Amino acid sequence: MTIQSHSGSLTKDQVEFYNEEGYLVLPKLLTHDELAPAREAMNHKVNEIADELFAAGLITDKLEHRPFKYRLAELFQDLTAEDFLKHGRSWRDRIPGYFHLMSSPKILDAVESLIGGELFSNPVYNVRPKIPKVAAGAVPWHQDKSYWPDANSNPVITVWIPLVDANEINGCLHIKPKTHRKRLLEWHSEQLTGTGYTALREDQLGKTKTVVLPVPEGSAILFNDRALHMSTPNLSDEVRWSVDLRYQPTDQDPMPNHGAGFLARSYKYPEKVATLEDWLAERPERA
Ligand SMILES: O=C(O)CCC(=O)C(=O)O
Repeated sequence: MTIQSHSGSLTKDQVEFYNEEGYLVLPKLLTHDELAPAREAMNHKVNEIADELFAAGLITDKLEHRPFKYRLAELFQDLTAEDFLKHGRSWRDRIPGYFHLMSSPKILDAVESLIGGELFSNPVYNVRPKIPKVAAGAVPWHQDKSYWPDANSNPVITVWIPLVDANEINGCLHIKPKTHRKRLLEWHSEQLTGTGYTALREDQLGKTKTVVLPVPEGSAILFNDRALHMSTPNLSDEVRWSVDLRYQPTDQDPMPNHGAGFLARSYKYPEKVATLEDWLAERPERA
């Protein structure tokens, strides 16, 4: 589905690229400082995990002074993948810093260029603490729509943002351009890592060349929920921190079975745009 829009922050060329290729990279869209609230939310969770590991006798040092980029990896360096996966391969906590990020005007301005200014933040957002040596950090080839096959929501746009530089060593995103026009392919549930990721077989990937997308911290990679994409394992000694956020027009299925999304921007009903308090209370609109 191609929607033409002349509002928002993207240039005509960027909108055309997105519509043609099914993805768009916005290098360094957000600054290190603008990512601070999200980083703080992640640190909050890492503190909780360190407390639990310490209380369980699994670690003797909570590594409070280690940098954000390394601490979670080092907390688990002598533990097993199972120990890590008890805390989830990705996180969806309601911590204020995430709402701050999902409401970022820079993100909303970019998405507005693609689907207009009535924007709903889809309930499916993930914080990905991809640590080394945990196979489940690598995500097999898939289409995001395989996670909501019955939802009558189109388009859903993923905005993927790393909180560290993402590269081929720590497992950046890979995408197959122009695959966004494909129908939803039959997927299977990945068994190797026990995570239940939806996955496609090699023979379903077609001949389209893969584009590898290393990007610096704060960049945004926007793609459509039918675009084929994956990410490789983390072979570094750092955490490949990222978030994937999702947006759709307000007249689409809000997918309540995935949780409560929220009205992120509206020119028609600005008074209904959700506040932090609404989001924390799982209200999609302002009370
Ligand atoms: O962050 C990753 O490694 C994979 C992200 C992904 O597959 C997605 O956002 O749909």
